[in-house]
Amino acid sequence: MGAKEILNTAYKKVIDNKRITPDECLTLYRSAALPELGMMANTIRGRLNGKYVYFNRNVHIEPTNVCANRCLFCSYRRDEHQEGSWDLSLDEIFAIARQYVGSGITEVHIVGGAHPRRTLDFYESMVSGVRRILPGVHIKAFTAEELRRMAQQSGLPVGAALARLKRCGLQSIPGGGAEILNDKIRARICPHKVTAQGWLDVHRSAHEQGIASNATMLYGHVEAYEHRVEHLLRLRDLQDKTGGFNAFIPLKFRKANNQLSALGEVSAVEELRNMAVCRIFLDNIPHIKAYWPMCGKAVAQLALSFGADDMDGTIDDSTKIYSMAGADDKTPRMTVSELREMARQSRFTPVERDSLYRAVKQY
Ligand code: V47
Repeated sequence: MGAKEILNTAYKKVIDNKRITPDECLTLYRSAALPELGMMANTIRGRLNGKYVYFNRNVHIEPTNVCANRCLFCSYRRDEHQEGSWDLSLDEIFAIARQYVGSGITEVHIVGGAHPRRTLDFYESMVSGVRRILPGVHIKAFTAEELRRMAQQSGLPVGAALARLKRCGLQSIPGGGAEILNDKIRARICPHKVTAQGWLDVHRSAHEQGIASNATMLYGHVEAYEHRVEHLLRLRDLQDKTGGFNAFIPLKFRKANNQLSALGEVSAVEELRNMAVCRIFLDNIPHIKAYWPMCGKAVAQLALSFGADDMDGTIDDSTKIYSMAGADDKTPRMTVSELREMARQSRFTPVERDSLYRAVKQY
């Protein structure tokens, strides 16, 4: 079959609410134009999420950028005591949390470097302390890589570490560290990080314990379209088994201040094409996030018409992972009225959600 017939088949499947194959996904990546992809992605987006655009009121806490790994795309990591490093104590973390008492936030997102020395008890104290300070606020914390390392440093299986963190108040885990779920690509961009299967195993274990999670894909660097398809397929397969992923977050590689800078960045058109293909292929992950601190507010708003239904949140603090990698916004922060206005301008209905996508307020 030629590309045109494959595209027609894929289009018909989308209309008939059927799943597309990995080969069809590859043809979409290679040959489909942006408007065609937009129409298909919008059909699925409408079926899953109607006219709604979700956001939440959240805050990011980044305890440290000290990291044992040396991922080539990372602009953020430092060695311990190196200039530009930070490594917050529990008291400093709790002081940040205290600033948000009574602020109306519903989620705290805690993520940082995979620290070379810290053991699980430090993270248990962190989660318990934040839970005490912000009792009604959802705690989403630690990527699969951070979890793997803290468990390893405490001589525990990751599943046991997750169970202990859950007892302290951990409710979900973010989607970071997935990069591209192919070990040959990982050897080139993040050689020390958890393997592709290891990442999936951490998320499977979380789902089995009733801890929901997200999944990311870092794209636009050394990978080929085939690798993106493999990544999406591995996520779709796991989701078929567990149903534990809430949202998928494509992250375009940003080039500033890292060892892959020479690769440059993909265009906004490619960002929107990718967003749409992901929405079309991942028919079993309910939400797709346009993560505005990374892609910028303009692309995030456009992405709402290419399959995305979620704009993450107000963020409201110092997430540095993206600004250090060259994202436009140096201090990412949006007000609720800005988020609402972005949805309305695109003719969608904004909904403030909690971390599990239950409506808190519809506007
Ligand atoms: O895993 C690092 C990415 C991720 C660069 O679950 C980069 O709600 C682009 O996972 N260019 C961490 N991307 C962030 C993350 C996340 C973000 C927002 C929401 C959620 C969620 C999770 O940031 C890393 C890596 O893939 N990243 N450096 C870079 N130069």
